[in-house]
Amino acid sequence: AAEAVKTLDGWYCLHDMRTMDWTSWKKVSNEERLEAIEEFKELLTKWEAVEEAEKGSHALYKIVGQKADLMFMFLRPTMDELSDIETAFNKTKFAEFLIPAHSYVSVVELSQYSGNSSAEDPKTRERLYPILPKWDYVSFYPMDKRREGEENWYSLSFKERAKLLYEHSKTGRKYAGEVKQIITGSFGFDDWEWGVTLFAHDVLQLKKIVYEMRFDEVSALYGEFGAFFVGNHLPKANIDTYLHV
Ligand code: 76R
Repeated sequence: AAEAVKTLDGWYCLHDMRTMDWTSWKKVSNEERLEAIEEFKELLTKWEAVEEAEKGSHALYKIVGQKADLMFMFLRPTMDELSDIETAFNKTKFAEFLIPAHSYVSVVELSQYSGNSSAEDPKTRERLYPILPKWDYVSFYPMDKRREGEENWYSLSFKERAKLLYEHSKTGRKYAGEVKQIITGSFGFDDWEWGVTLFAHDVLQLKKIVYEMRFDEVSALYGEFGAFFVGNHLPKANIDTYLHV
C-alpha cells in the first residue's frame, strides 16, 4: 500500500449555513426583533473575547444565491466546543428566524509532504490555529481526491503525491496576499475529504485561483468538487443594517 502522509491537525472547524426566514422576521414586532438582535450581538461579543484570547476564531459572511443567506465559520480547540457553540446559537431568539441550509465539520490540516514541520514552530502554529482574516470575500467548497480506475490518488506513491502538491503550491503562491486558503480535513467527519475556505479582498481572485488550479495535474486528474458557497463579509457593525426591515 502507498504510505499515508503525516498531518498536523489544528483547530476543529464548523461551517454553519443558514437561510433567513424574512417572512417570519417581518411579522414580529420591532421590539422582538431588537431583542433578538441584541442577544445575537452579545453572542458575537462572547466569540470575539474567545478570539481575543486566541482560543478560537470565527467569521460571518452573507452568502450570495439561494444556497444560504449566512455562513458562520467557527474554529475551536475541541469538537465539544463546536457542539456547544451550535447549541447555544440554536437556543437564541435569532435562530428561530433561521432555517438550517448546510453545515460542514472538519479540522485544520497541514499535510507534511515537504518535510516535517514542528507543531511548536510559531509559523506552523499560526497556520494550525489561524485567526480568520475578515477579508471582504469568502469561497467555501468541499473536495475529494479521485479514486477511479487509473486516477487513484490513494494508490500513488508518497513521492508522486508530494511532487504534484509541490506543483500545486507553486500556483498557490502566485496568489500570496490576494487569496488566503485554509485547508481542513474531514475524513470521518463529513461527506467529503477536505474543506477549502478561501478569503480574498477582490472576489474575482477567487475565480482566478480556482480556475488556474484546475490545470494543475493534481486538480485536473484527481480533484472532485462539491457545492461552492461564495459570500461577502458581514461585520458585527453591519448587523443592524442587514437585519433592518
Ligand atoms: O501547506 C503548504 O502550504 C505546502 C504546500 C501545499 C499543500 C501540501 C498547498 C499550498 N496546498 C497543499 C495541500 Mn493547497 N489548495 C487547495 C485548493 O480548487 C482546487 O483546485 C483545490 C482547492 C486551493 C485553492 C488551495 C490553495 N491543498 C492541499 C490539499 C491536501 C492534499 C493532501 O493532503 O492530499 C488540498 C485538498 C488542497 C487544496 N494551496 C497551497 C493553496 C494555496 C494558495 C497554496 C499556497 C500557500 C502558500 O504557500 O502561501
